[in-house]
Amino acid sequence: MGLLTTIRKQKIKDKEIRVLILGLDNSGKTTLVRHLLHEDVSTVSPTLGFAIRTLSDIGGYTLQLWDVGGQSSLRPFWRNYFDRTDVVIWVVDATTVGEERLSECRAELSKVVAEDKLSGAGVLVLVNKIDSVPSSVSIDDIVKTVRVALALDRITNHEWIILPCSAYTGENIDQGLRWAIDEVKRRLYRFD
Ligand code: G3D
Repeated sequence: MGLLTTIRKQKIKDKEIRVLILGLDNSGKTTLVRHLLHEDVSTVSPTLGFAIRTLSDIGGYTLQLWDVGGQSSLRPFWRNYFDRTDVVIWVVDATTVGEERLSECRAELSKVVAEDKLSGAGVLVLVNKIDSVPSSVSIDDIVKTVRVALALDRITNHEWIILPCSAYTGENIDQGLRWAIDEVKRRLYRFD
C-alpha cells in the first residue's frame, strides 16, 4: 500500500475531511462558512488571507473548512492550500451570470482542476445567492449557463456536481455537503 493510500485510509478512520472553499471574491464563501457554523450571516467582512473553521459531526465526519480569500492578489497563494484537500467547494455568484466575471471564474477554475495536488478531489460547484435572483428568471437556466460557461462537462479528472444555493437561506447547502461526503467515502473506500 502506498503512502498516499495509507494517509487516505487513516483520514477516513479519523473521519476527517478537508474542504477547500474557493471562488472569486464576493461570491459568498465566508457567508457560506458562517451559515454552516450557524453564525450570523448578515455581518460578513472579506476574507483577508485565509481562515480555518471546524464543522463537527456532519454525517459522523469532521469537516475542516479552509476559507481562502478570492481577490486576484490572493489567488496565486491558493496552491499553498491544495495539499491533502478532499473536496473543493467552488462558489459562484448567481447574480454575475452573463457578466465578464464568469469568464474570469472559468479561467480560475480551469487552473485549479488541472492541479496535480488536487488530483482526485471532488468539486462541488455552488451557484450562490439564488435568493436574490428575480422570480422571472429560471434558476435552472442560471445553473445551465454557469455549467456551460465554466465548461464543467470538460472536467473529466474530478467528480463534480453543480447546485444552486443560498448561503443566506441555506437552500441546498446540506444536499451539497452530503454529496461531498459521499464522494469522499466512495473514493477512499475504493482503496480497500
Ligand atoms: P467572499 O467570502 O466570497 O468574498 P462574502 O464573499 O461571503 O464576503 O459575501 C460577499 C457579499 O455577498 C456580502 O454582501 C454577502 O452578504 C453577500 N452574500 C453572500 N451570500 C449570499 C447569499 O446567499 N445571498 C445574497 N443575497 N447575498 C449573499 P456585502 O453587501 O457585505 O458585500
